[in-house]
Amino acid sequence: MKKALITGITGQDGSYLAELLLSKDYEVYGVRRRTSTPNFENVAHIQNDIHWLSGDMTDLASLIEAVRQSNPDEVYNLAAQSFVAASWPQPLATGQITALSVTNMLEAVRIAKPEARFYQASSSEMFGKVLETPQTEMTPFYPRSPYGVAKVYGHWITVNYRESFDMFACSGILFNHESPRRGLEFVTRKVSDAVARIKLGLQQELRMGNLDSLRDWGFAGDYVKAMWLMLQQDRPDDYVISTGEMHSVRELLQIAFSHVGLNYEDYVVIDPQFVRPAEVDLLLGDCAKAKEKLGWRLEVGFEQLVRMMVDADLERVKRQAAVEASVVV
Ligand code: NDP
Ligand code: GDR
Repeated sequence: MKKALITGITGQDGSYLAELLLSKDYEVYGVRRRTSTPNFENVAHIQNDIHWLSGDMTDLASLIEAVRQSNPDEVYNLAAQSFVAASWPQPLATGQITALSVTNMLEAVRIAKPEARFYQASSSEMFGKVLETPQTEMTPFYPRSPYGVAKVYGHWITVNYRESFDMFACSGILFNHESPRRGLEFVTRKVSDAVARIKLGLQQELRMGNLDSLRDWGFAGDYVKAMWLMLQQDRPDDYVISTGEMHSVRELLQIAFSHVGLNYEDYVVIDPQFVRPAEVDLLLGDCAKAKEKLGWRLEVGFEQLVRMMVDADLERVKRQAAVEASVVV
């Protein structure tokens, strides 16, 4: 039985990856940090199948202990301050958690289990300002946010540990991927949640930022398969994972609202507080290398993804409203 250690297991990707590894009969260990109110929403259904370890990405000793206790064959480093907009008001915390903590995790592996295979969650935000499209593993980086800068550090330190210490360390340059488990502040989930609330009469408007930005959006369930595939190869390497299709935030709004028979223009208000100090205008990935070398394929397309998220939020908001109504009665 193989053993895997996942950081960021309570997040969107961590929960899908844990499901995938459990379905492949892995023993799954998850690092979680102490919070005043535990948040297990994404992993509630598999909570008892996971071996829980306590640790914080900024605390090397706790990560060494997590590697010692789990003795993993594979380590998936997914934990991060992952919300780009929060990285301007919190640049130092973002640097500590999203950049330097990658070195913490690499050190923990180097010290406690150097032969373990290591996956780093790199990001298309590293490309930032458009230097070429579509973007490949060879496209230069020009990050546009403290988050993007931190991810560039995490990417290069992973490459450096591979080259310096001969570690099996891979970096997946993943473009945006979404699901009903996406955090509520990210644009796709913010929209699907608002559409559900507006349809059910619980919200009147939706305040948004830049509707013209273009993203390459895929389904998180497809993307975690690529993470696993990277660690099953003969040699460690870096791969772009994307759909190769680009859509605007405006298109996202059109599809989501029209799915419930509404017109987004009747509800959306532009609010400068959601416009970023520096924007990544467009992201479009070319994942030819992953298709050829990993045999990776995506299954869920953009419109299907948006409809899946709106349907899931309609169900969830209805359930919540019913619970609240029964409490009032
Ligand atoms: P989420 O924001 O959903 O999850 C982040 C996870 O990191 C949570 O489990 C969170 O725990 C954990 N975490 C944050 N800070 C710490 C800390 N100090 N110590 C321990 N754990 C911590 O992110 P996603 O699942 O969407 O993304 C996973 C990774 O992939 C991230 O590194 C992200 O930057 C990267 N990425 C994501 C993409 C996407 O489109 N989703 C695209 C490219 C890269 P808690 O629950 O306690 O907050
Ligand atoms: P992103 O995702 O910054 O690409 O990072 P997000 O969904 O936050 O933004 C996507 C685009 O939508 C525009 N936008 C808005 N975004 C939010 N959140 N809220 C709004 O109201 C709004 N209005 C317009 C943004 O300006 C942006 O252009 C995600 C994260 O998961 C990162 O961790 C990951 O590395 C990258 O994807 C790839």
